[in-house]
Amino acid sequence: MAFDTRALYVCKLNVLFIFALFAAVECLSKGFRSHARDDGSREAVFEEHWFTQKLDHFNGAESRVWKQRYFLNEAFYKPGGPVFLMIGGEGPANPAWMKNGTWLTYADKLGALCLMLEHRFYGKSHPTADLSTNNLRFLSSRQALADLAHFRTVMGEARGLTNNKWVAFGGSYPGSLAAWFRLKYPHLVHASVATSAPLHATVNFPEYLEVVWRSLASENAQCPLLVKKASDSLVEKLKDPETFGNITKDFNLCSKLQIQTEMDSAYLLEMLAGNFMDVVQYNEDNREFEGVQGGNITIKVLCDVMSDPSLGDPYARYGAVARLLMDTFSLKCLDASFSNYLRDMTNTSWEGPAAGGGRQWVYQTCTEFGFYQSTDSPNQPFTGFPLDYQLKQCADFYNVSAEQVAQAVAQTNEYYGGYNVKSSRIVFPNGSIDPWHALGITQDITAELPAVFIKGTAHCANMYPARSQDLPQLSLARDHVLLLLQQWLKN
Ligand SMILES: *[C@@H]1O[C@H](CO)[C@@H](O)[C@H](O)[C@H]1NC(C)=O
Ligand SMILES: *[C@@H]1O[C@H](CO)[C@@H](O)[C@H](O)[C@H]1NC(C)=O
Ligand SMILES: *[C@@H]1O[C@H](CO)[C@@H](O)[C@H](O)[C@H]1NC(C)=O
Ligand SMILES: *[C@@H]1O[C@H](CO)[C@@H](O)[C@H](O)[C@H]1NC(C)=O
Ligand SMILES: *[C@@H]1O[C@H](CO)[C@@H](O)[C@H](O)[C@H]1NC(C)=O
Ligand SMILES: CC(=O)N[C@H]1CO[C@H](CO)[C@@H](O)[C@@H]1O
Repeated sequence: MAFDTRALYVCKLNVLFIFALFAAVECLSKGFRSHARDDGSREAVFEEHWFTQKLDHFNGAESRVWKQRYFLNEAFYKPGGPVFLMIGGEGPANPAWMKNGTWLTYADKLGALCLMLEHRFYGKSHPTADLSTNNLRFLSSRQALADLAHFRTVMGEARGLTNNKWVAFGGSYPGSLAAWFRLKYPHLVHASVATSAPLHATVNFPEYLEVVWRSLASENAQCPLLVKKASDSLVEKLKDPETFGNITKDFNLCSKLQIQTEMDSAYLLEMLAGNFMDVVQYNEDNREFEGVQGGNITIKVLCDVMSDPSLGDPYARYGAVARLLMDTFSLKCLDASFSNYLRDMTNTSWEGPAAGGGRQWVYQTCTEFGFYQSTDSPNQPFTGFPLDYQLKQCADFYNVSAEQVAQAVAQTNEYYGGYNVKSSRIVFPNGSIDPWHALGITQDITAELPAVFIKGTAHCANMYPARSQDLPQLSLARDHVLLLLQQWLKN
C-alpha cells in the first residue's frame, strides 16, 4: 500500500510510462483519481486535517515549521482501544484508505481509532517552498520517522491517547517505515504490520527482474522466454538507425525515435520492460477502490499476448503489449525521450510534472536506498538498463555521485540494521509473486518477529479489501495478522 514506486506519481499513465523507472514501491498512493471523484469527499473520513511539524528534527537551532496533512476515522473507536497509524509513503496519501482496506476490518474488530499521516514532501505535505535539491536535504526516512514520533506524541496528549497502544501499518516503503518506527521508537509504538517491506537497502537490485522472470514463468513457462526474445530483437534493431521509423510506429512513440546517448536507449528499454514490471508487481491486487485502472491487466493477459502467433513474431507481440497498456490507460502515445524526462525530473516546482512523487522518490533512492532494478543479472528477460544508467540519473538530477550513493546506502543499513531486525511485535507479510520480497523478511526471525508468506500474491495484497475470489492463503494471511494483533494487544 502505501505508495508506489513503480508507479507513484501522477496517475498510472505517467506512472507506467514516465516512471517506469524508479518503480518500485507502491501501494497506497494514487491520490489523484480518488480526489477527482466526488462521491465521498463530503464524508468526515475524507476530511483533511493539518498538523504543525518541525522542518528539521535533528537541529535544535532550526525552528521553522510546516503543515503536515493527516486523516482520521473514529467510527470504530472504543475508549481505551488501540490507535492505528497508517504511514504515508512516496506519493500523495490517498483518503480512500480511510474507508477501505484490511486495516479497517481489524479496527472494527479491535475498536481502534484510525489515523493516516502523509509523508513529508509528498501530496499536500510541503515542508519547503519548492523541490530544489537544496530543500530536498530535509527529505529522508529519518526525518519521516521523527515526524511520526512527534505526531504520535502530540496527538496522544491532545486526544488523551498517550497510554493507548499504538500500532503502525504500512506497505512497501511505508512498510519499512512501520518496522523502523517500532525499532527506533519502541516507547511510542506497541506493534507494527510491515507489509511487503524492503528492509535491506542495496544500490543494485537485479533480483527484482529475476522475480519478474519467475512470476511470468509461474503463469506459463514459455512466457519469459518470449519476452526475452522480443527484448533481444528490439536491442538488435536499436543498433541500426534505419529501423527507428519502424520502432516509432511499432511502439506508438510520440515522436520519431532518436538515440544520441546510451541514456536514450536505456530509457526506452526500461519503459517497455516497465509494462511487465508493473503488471507483475500488482498482479490481481484489489486496488480498484484507490481509483486505479487496469486491474484486469494481469500476468495472464500479458502472457496470452506474448504467446499469440496471430500477432506476429515475439517482437511484434511486445509492441502489442505496449499498445494494450496505452489503450488501457488512455495514453495517446509513448514519450520515449530521455531529455524530456530529464527536464521533468529537474523541475523543482510543486506544480511541476514530477512533483507527484517522482522527483522526491528518486532523490530518496539516490540518498538512502538505491533499489535500482537493473538488468545486470543474466537470469531475467530484459537488456539495456544497467546500474550505470540508474546511477547517472542521481548525478543528472541531484548532483549525487555514484560513490555518494554507495556510501548513503551503506549508512542506511548501518542505521536500521537491514535484515538484522532487533525488535519485537513486528509482522512481515510477503507475497511470492511480488519482486520486492527479495529484499524483505521472508522467514520468521523470532516468534515475536514473524513472517507471513502468501504464495501466489503480489505487492501488498493483504492490505487491500477482501473479495470473494481471493486465494485461500491470502484470506488466511489476513486472519493470521489479526490473530497476532489480538495477542500483542493483550500485553
Ligand atoms: C469500501 O467501503 C464501502 C463502505 O464501507 C463499501 O460499501 C465498499 O463495498 C467498500 N469497497 C471495497 C472495494 O471493499
Ligand atoms: C520496416 O517495416 C516494414 C514492414 O514490416 C519492412 O518491410 C521494412 O523492411 C522495415 N524496415 C527496416 C529498415 O527494418
Ligand atoms: C479491461 O477492462 C476495461 C474496462 O472495463 C475493458 O475495456 C478492457 O477491454 C479490459 N481489458 C482486458 C484485457 O480484459
Ligand atoms: C515546471 O513546471 C511548471 C508546471 O508544469 C511549468 O509552469 C514551469 O515552466 C516548469 N519550469 C521549468 C523550469 O521548466
Ligand atoms: C556538485 O557536487 C560537487 C561536489 O560534490 C560540487 O563541487 C559541485 O559544485 C556541485 N555542482 C553543482 C552544479 O552543484
Ligand atoms: C517468497 C518468499 O520468500 N516467501 C517466504 C515468506 O515467508 C515464509 C515464512 O513465513 C517463508 O517460508 C517463505 O519462503
